[in-house]
Amino acid sequence: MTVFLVIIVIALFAVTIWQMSKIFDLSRSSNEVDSSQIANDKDNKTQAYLSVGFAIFFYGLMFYSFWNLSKFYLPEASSEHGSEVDTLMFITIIIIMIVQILTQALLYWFSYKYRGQKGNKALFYADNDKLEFIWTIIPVIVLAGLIIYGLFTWSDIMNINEDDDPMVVELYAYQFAWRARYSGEDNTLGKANVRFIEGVNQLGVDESDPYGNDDVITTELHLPVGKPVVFKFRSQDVLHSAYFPHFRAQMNVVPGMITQFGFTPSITTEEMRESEYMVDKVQTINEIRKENSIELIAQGEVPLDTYEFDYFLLCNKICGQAHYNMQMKIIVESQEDYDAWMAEQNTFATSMAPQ
Ligand SMILES: [Cu+2]
Repeated sequence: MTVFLVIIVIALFAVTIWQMSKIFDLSRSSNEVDSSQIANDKDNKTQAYLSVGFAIFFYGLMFYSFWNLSKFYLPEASSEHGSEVDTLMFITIIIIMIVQILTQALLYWFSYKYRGQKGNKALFYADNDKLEFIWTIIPVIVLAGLIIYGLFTWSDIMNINEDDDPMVVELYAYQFAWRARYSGEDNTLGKANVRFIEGVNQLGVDESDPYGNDDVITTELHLPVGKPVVFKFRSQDVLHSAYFPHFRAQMNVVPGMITQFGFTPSITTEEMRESEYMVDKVQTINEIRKENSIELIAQGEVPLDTYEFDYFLLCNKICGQAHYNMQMKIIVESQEDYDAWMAEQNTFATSMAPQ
């Protein structure tokens, strides 16, 4: 890689020297100049066509990518607020698309239409108040609209309605994994501090705080469908970021402070697995895995497992060596399944009791 870079740098340096020598040639007195070096009408026309060709190629590529890669979009949001985020995103993209297609089309059209031609002279045009007013006021209105709409959506999502009685869950991040701490019957988390971390007390829960006794610490995040949850994020070491792509949620996890984000999961893991989108996707992944397994078996290695969809909580801050693998499985299920799972878990008090 380094060798490749060095070669590129040397090549670019050589091109620079060559171009500079051409400029020095051109800047000599006019009767010495080789006129083949000066662009004539034919050259200008070629350049103009090339530039329009470039624009068409680039836009073709863009639309092709949108169409052909759309299968990599995330599926329908699995949380109640998710569709609001998607709508905001969609409207923003539409506006950006309209503006960029208009301005780029004008840019390339003008560079074609007003290409250099012998005898053509540029028009001196100082200013036009009306034009300036138009191209200032339109962006102002559109941007203000977008920002206000975005702010309303934001406060809608971020304001947690306490009347809904959301379930309180702590998400604890450390290099390089997650733990979930459920607040138990009392729906109140016991106090915690990194100073209390010792032995099995991995999360540093304060043993003297009675609220902590019924807390339940798990390595998987189970959530009952349709039940509002508020996550309290805590980090043991460095900045992490809790990223729930399917639920359209993300929040920084900052050492020394508690951040929060609440949402209501709306599609169970099982329902998502059965959706048309996911059936297709999983089938494609498993076909690829099957093909790769043939090669692996031929080399005497273990074949790949069949893939099954699961929601995941990921870390979205590059927090160290194993950041890429910092994830926790999320299972959205019915209230009954959730209760059954919860009944099998140990509370903090039992896990701390002497064996
Ligand atoms: Cu991380």
